[in-house]
Amino acid sequence: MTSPSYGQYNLLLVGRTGNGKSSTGNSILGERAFIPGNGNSDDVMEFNSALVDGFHIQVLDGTGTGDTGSDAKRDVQSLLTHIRETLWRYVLNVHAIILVLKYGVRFTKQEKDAVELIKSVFGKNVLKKWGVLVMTHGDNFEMDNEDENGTFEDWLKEQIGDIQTLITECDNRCVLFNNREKDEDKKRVQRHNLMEKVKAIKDEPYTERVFQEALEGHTKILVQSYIPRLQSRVNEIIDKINGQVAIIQHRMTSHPSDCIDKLQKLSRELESQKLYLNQEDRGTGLVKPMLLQISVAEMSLESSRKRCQQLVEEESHSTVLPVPAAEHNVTFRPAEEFHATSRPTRRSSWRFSWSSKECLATAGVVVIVVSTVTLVFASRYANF
Ligand SMILES: Nc1nc2c(ncn2[C@@H]2O[C@H](COP(=O)(O)OP(=O)(O)OP(=O)(O)O)[C@@H](O)[C@H]2O)c(=O)[nH]1
Ligand SMILES: [Mg+2]
Repeated sequence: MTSPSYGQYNLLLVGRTGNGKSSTGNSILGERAFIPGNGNSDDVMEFNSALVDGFHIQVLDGTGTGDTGSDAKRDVQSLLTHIRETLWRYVLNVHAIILVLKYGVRFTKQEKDAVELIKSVFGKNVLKKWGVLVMTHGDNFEMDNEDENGTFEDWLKEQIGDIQTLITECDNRCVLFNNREKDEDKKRVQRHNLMEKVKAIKDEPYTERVFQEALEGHTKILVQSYIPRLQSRVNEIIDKINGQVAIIQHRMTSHPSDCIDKLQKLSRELESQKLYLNQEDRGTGLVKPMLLQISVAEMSLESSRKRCQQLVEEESHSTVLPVPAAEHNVTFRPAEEFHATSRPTRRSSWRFSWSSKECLATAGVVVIVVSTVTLVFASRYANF
């Protein structure tokens, strides 16, 4: 007799490394599909499916989140890459996100950080809408409550603080799992309890679209986390450039051509910084103030370059010194009219020229002198 089919369920297991994700995956599928204690946290997301109690169940054994908060950024990066590359390539939708916690272990800051990380990767409402808590090490619970006959539901009600907030966030979808259970009936009961909670989820399955929406918000968080590093790098570069511009301005009048080369080199450095910042921005617009700082530095470089250019031009014009113009009746022809290449001497550069009035006056004087001399000689000869 074949089991009746109650539909297909894709379940994604998430949680801190070592909390029992792989073991829970095996308990759900009723077979040893994943290898527990294998620590697949680095870069493997495994998929296994089985027909269990009438359900087609596919379990995705997700990557574990790191142990320390300081690893959070690296974890986010690798998780995002991994999910994008594997999960959505094979799975179109996820019906429940199973957050695996360990019973009997205090809900520490690291545990809380891991939950926050999961929410920042999958979206802040992910547990509220699709989350189911699985508390592993149910065998420890049984031992703790052997005498008192307390139920897991009672235990849940007694919880306070962060763990209670988490249970409420998951809309009380929380089950206990003993992954070391040998009794088949008990195994079936815990699977049944889990599937009841999964079926209680009202929202449409979690898809890549929801993941992408979460990603947009998350990119901003990621970029924000390294903005201080980028800012100090930009400040360092701008300080260095300002220092070099001050030196260049000092040498500008004596070596303007050299200074142009140096300023152009600094401009290229700023240009490559702009490219780098735009790349790091990832479309968030968070690096804009730094780009503005660079633009101001670029403007200052450009104005220094223009000043140098001006000095170079002035220098090329002043290689031949002009000689002052002559006064009165002596006119001066510029030296370059005589010698385009060689420096003219003062002698060769001077020429005399008389005006017509001056010529007439001189001619008049000559006529008068000649007439006077003629008259003197004539009167002498007459007397003789
Ligand atoms: N006693 C007991 N041990 C358990 C239970 N669940 C898991 N374990 C043990 O806890 C250890 C870690 O379990 P895993 O299933 O490998 O944990 P994981 O979350 O997959 O770990 P990573 O893949 O490294 O992230 C293994 O030694 C399991 O045998 C449980 O319910 N009871
Ligand atoms: Mg594992």
